[in-house]
Amino acid sequence: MGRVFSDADVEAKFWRDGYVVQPLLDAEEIKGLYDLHQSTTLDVPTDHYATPFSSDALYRETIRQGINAILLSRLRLLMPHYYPCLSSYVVKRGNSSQGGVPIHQDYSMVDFEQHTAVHIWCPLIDVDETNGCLKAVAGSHKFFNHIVAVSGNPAPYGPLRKLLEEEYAVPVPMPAGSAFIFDERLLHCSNENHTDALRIAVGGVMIPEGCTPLLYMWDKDKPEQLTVLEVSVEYLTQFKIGVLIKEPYPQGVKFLKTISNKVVPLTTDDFTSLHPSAAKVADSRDQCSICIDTNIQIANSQTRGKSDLHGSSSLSNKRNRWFNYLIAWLQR
Ligand SMILES: O=C(O)CCC(=O)C(=O)O
Repeated sequence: MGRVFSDADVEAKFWRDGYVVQPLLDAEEIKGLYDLHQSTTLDVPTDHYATPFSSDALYRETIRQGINAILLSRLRLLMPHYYPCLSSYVVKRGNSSQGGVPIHQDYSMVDFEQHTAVHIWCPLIDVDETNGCLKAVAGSHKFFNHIVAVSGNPAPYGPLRKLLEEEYAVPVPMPAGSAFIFDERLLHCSNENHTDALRIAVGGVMIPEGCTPLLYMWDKDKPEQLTVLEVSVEYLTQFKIGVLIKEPYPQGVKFLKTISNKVVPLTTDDFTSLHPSAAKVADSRDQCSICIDTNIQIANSQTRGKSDLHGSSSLSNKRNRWFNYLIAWLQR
């Protein structure tokens, strides 16, 4: 896996927690991005709205170019070998009631056995729990080999969403112009905006130079497989979230392969070491955490059998929990 950040401390924190918060923009750049949003986006049609929800490819392309013109030089300093493949606004209306974003991982845009896709969320106003700052489960990026398809596929933590949002996700307040930079596998969410002001953030996806973006497709009629498509950056201003891309593939889309997709539901036990109360032992967690057996791991280990693999995951998790409690107790 290649290095992401120019700064070694930032790199270490990113791998440990799955995210870092970095100062990114000055006041003039924040204003430039705010003005671009206001001049292009005449209407925010829903309480939570992101540029890729729009079916207007020209609007999406204008925003991509406008954001990159302001953001790119800043991002290059942080991540010299990465380039942006998607740039958008993510907006939450003031006094929202349908603006909460349930806990999720972002769409998978690389083969994460080979590369790391880095997502960026950069608010243009100060954010905290009153206006819908992000909430994140530190370390969760390492727990999931789950691939997220843009056509929508079941997640192994689906039934646990509420518990994870309420007990595991920790708010990350940030000043305007900071960037929350995260591994696309990180579990994150946000609550309603209880203030009057529109909460505008810039969102983006950076991938390594030389790497082509991927989109994964899941078809409910063939639930045990995922189709992997290579797509152009231009096509990412056209795809529709939640819609299956089928043959004949449009321009900018190339079929790569199909892979196995067997999702084994996770239990609350599986998450114990990610609970904020276990944060004290983050370092030991780094050494002994398991990767939960979804998608690729299952595909690679079918000879071992699904229930055996899951059983051993739960067992080692119980051992981890014991170990974590012991270390926490010793560190009191
Ligand atoms: O803007 C928000 O409140 C949430 C954004 C988010 O979760 C995302 O873009 O993946």
